[in-house]
Amino acid sequence: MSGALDLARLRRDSTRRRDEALARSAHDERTAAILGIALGIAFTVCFLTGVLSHLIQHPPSWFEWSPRPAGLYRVTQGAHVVTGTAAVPLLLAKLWSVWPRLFVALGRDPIELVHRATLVPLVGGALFMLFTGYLNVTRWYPWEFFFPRAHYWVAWVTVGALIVHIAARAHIARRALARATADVATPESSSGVDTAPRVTRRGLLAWSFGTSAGLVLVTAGQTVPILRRMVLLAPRRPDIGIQDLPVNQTAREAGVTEAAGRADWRLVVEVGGIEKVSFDLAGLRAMPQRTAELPIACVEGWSRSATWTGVSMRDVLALAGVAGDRTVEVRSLERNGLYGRSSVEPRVWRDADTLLALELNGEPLHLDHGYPLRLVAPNRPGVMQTKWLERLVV
Ligand SMILES: Nc1nc2c(c(=O)[nH]1)N[C@H]1C(S)=C(S)[C@@H](COP(=O)(O)O)O[C@H]1N2
Ligand SMILES: [Mo]
Repeated sequence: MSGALDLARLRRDSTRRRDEALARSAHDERTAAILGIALGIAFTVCFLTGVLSHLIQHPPSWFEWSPRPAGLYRVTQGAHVVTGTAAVPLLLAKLWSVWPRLFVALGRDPIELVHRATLVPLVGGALFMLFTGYLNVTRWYPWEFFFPRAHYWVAWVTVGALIVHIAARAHIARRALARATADVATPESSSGVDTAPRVTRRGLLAWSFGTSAGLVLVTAGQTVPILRRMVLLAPRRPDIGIQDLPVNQTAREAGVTEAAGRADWRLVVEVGGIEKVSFDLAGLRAMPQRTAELPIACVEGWSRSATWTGVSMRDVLALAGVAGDRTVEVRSLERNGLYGRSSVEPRVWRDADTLLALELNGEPLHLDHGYPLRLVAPNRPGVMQTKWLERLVV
């Protein structure tokens, strides 16, 4: 009997605390709406650029990605990583701000029921996306094969839940933004004992937008040259690396040191299962050389322009008699990795700047950059700029 009474009192107390929290500006609907809009913008840009990156890497038949302008992917993928980074403090602030709202009893309003149910995929998905994205940027892949698929599919779930969330809450946000409300903490509890300083709306927003902008400043330099000096958080500074370019995976890590250094290395062009022609290094160097300024734009957000010299891939394919409408797979000496192969569509290899590169920034390619031969094409994700080539398969 007395246990039941205690329970009732506990419930009354927690309800009172919840209502006091909700009356404070940092937890009110206006704060939730402002953070929600900022998050909505960040997630939308992040989602669209992410889907684009996925389409480029796994193109369905209807999708065509042009090799021009050469630096576009660098911008879209930079925006992907920057908006994802910016969203982290905004999401934390939003969750903290709306937390007391979870303890408001559920009524019978079907919209409210749907809204509550979609909070699970929304919050879970958003945390998962930002966390796995961050792990990928730091190149910590506890689950190498799992990451891209999970990151891609959970994105759709999260955005689906986000659309439902916006539909269910837009009217509340609009109302909260239209009404001018004071940014002051409401008088503290009537008991008068609670005198702890309170976070105001202005304080919370200043913290979240300030932290967000700060994070962007210290990471954007991995792709925006003038911010380069400010890169603190990005795991790789674009101006640090062999031959003035970062290395994502070294020859030793890829297990190709021996094979790439062999004197009898050849590039083989294979058409319909038949080895049509092969080239040694001297043969490739004797062909007309072309130089192009092209960026390596890694999916992890860093990018860096460099000067590449080599043979146009189309010249090599012409010597093998390959027709202009065939997709070509480039294969690396690296057999076991995820990035040992990539597809080069006709509109890409017909571009004269799609190079089988022999030199980087005026020097023979370093082993870690793909010696003896690597692919470098305009407007292409870094993961598809295959290093240590040994075979073109048509
Ligand atoms: N064979 C092979 N090619 C590869 C890779 C790899 O691991 N193996 N990494 C790719 C990735 S993820 C990037 S960003 C670029 C980096 O090129 P760099 O090391 O010359 O800067 O190479 C790409 N080519
Ligand atoms: Mo990459």
